[in-house]
Formats: sequence, structure tokens, C-alpha cells
Amino acid sequence: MHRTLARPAFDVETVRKDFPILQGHVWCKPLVYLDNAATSQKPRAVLEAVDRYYREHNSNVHRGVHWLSGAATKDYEGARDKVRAWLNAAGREEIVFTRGTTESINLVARSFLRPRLKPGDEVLVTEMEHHSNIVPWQIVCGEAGAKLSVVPIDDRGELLFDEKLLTPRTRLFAFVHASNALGTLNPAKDLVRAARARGIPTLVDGAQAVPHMRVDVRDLGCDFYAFSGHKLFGPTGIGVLYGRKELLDAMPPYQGGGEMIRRVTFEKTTWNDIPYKFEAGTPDIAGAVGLGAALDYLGALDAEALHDHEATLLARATEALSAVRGLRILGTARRKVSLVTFDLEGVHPHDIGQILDQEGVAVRTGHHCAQPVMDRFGVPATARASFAFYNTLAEVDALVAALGKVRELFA
Ligand code: C6P
Repeated sequence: MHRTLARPAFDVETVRKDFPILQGHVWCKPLVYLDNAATSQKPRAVLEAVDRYYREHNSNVHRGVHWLSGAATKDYEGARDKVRAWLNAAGREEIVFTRGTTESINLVARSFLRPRLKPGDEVLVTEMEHHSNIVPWQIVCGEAGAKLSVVPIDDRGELLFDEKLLTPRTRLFAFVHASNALGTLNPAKDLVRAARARGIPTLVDGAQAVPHMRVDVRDLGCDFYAFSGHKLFGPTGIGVLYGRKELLDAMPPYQGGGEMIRRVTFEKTTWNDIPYKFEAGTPDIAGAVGLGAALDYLGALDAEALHDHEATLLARATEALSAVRGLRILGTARRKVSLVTFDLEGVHPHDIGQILDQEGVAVRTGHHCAQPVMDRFGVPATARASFAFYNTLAEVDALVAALGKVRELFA
């Protein structure tokens, strides 16, 4: 007789116990936290690592000969090693700590793109970008007399990519890996390949991808990859820019100050090696420690089981929400991360958000910092439920039940 070795089912209730905030209540109702794309909740392992750092190792990095400074430096640089391994980057010097995705993109706009831009040049983005992956390019294009060009999207929220959009004037292709407004998961590897074939560098905004999947930057082949720690179950205030060594080496510093220098005189300053050249001033040491702890925590979970669980949440939410009278889902791409954006006929999204809140259900409403996406779908704002691996099917049902109340109130 054959014995099938089935994987144990993902035990979401056990995992939830790792997240203290999820045990909480709002308005006397159990919290149903469905705003994970804005920021995710933190497991106890992260909270404790940050607390331990401040209690036992707090000091400044790279600067002191004393024991504590050595301990803090080891913690901070250890976190860099963890991020390198997580992303499968070739070297630890390719991992720059920033404040988040937004700062990572601004760094590339200022230090990589700006010096290369000439009048008439183009930067290719997509119609589904977050403002953080539009405005920094727009600013430097404005200074240089260059312009943005845009990959349009279809009614499902999938890219209508045409290689002709990559022209001899394209100096960078910057695109979102997973859309925060629509959930679309873009074929990042194919897009990078198309750009590389023309010698065009790429930046991938990974803010919404990393919480849902393992990303291998060498497999993707991109030149830059940006993400925020706080969406990856780590602390706020810490983010990552991955950049290929040759490019980072050749780039001028982003900000001036301590740490990023080799030698300073009043006549001339020379730069430190990468990544320190891009880390002026005292960094967010505790944030890096917390991010490292988040990666350790995630690494101990079964990635495939998390993925399957999130796919189940997305399927259930999509099906149940589609059945709500007057509800329209924006973003029906064939490959999505686990979030659902919707509007409800006759109800302002802000009202949806407030009524859901009274039921303990936290969703985000507004333009999601993606106004071009709102324009594309002809709406000023939407509501968005975004899931993490610790959400449950019962929470999806709670969302649907709360939307039923919204319907009743606006009948
Ligand atoms: N999106 C959301 O609720 P920061 O703020 O730097 O950590 O991340 C900016 C950012 C960049 N790209 C994408 C795709 C994002 O989703 C975000 C943040 C949040 O959707 C806040 S607007």
C-alpha cells in the first residue's frame, strides 16, 4: 500500500499567536486587519529583537572601539547579510539600507539616473505605478528636459507591454513587481529580459511583492530592486535598495555626511566604499535588526504553504465580494498578490471604510497613492482589502458580512 506524504496543513491559528496585535479589539469587536499592503503587523520575534537591541546593544555603529559599538555593528551588518541571503544578491555590498522603498527609488533617481539624463531622453514606467515610482523620475526628467513614457494597462489591470516602448532614448525601465492598487503581479523576469536585450537598466519596485513571495534578484536579472521593511513584517523606518555592484560603484553619493566618506578636507572629500557611500549619518540600526529578525521568522515558515493559504484567501474574497450587489472589483489580472480593490455602487469608499471600521474590519480607502490607476478606471478612490498569511477565511467572511451592513445602510 502506498502512503502519501501530505504536507501538514498550514496552521493559521498557531501563526496568529505570534502577532500580539492580532489578538486585539477595536470598537469592542475582534480586530480584522486587512490593510496589510499599507503596513503589515509584526511578529513577537521582531518586537523582541528590537527591544533586546535597545536594552543590551544600543550604541552607534562602525564608530567606537568599545564593546557595545562592536556589538551594535555586528547586529547591523548581520542584518545586511540576512537581506543579501534573502534576495540572493551576489555580495553584501549590493545591499544599501534606506528608509524604505520611496527613499531607495529617490536614491537611484538622483545618483544613477540624473547624471545620465540628457534632453529628449525617456524613462519608461507603467500605468499602475505607485507615486513613489513616478514622481522621483518626473523630478529628474524635469531638470534634464527628459520625459516619462508609460506602458498602458488593460481593463483587467494587466500590462499592455510592447517592446517598441523601449526605445534608443530609454535610459531606465522602472516598474512595479506587484501593484498596490490592483494586485497585479507583473512578469518581472520577462520585462527585465526585454530591457536588458536593449542594454536598458531596470529598477523593480518590490514593495508589494516581497511580503508574498521569495524574490531572487539574480534570477530576475534586474539592476535595482527596492522594498520597505515595514510591509515585510519588519519595523518602519528601514528599507532596502539592492543594486548591482558595478552600478553602485560608479554612482556618486546620494547624501553627504558622516559614514559615507573616506577622507574629508576643506578642499576635497573622497567617498567610502559601497554600500557605506550611500548610508550617510547614523542609520536605523534597530530597524535593520528588526528587519533581520523578520527574515529569520519568515525563513522558518513553509513558503509554499503561506503562498497556498494566501491564494485560498484571495480566491474566497474574490468570489464572495463578486456576489455583493453593486460591487465591482478593480484589478482582475490572472496573476495577483492577495489583495482586492473594489467600489460599491452608490457608496463613497470613505463611507465603506468607516462602516467597516465600526465592525472591526480595517481596510484602506482612497487613491492608494496611485492616482493614474484611479484615472484609468475613472474613479476618484476605491476600497482595498489586502491580506497577509496570518489572515483567516473567517476574516474574509467578516469583511463580506460587514459589507452587507454597508449595503443595508445605503439600500
Ligand atoms: N504603498 C499602500 O497602502 P514606502 O512608503 O516608501 O514604504 O512605500 C512606498 C510604496 C512604493 N511602491 C509601492 C508599490 C507601494 O505599495 C508603496 C506603499 C502603501 O499601498 C502606502 S501608499
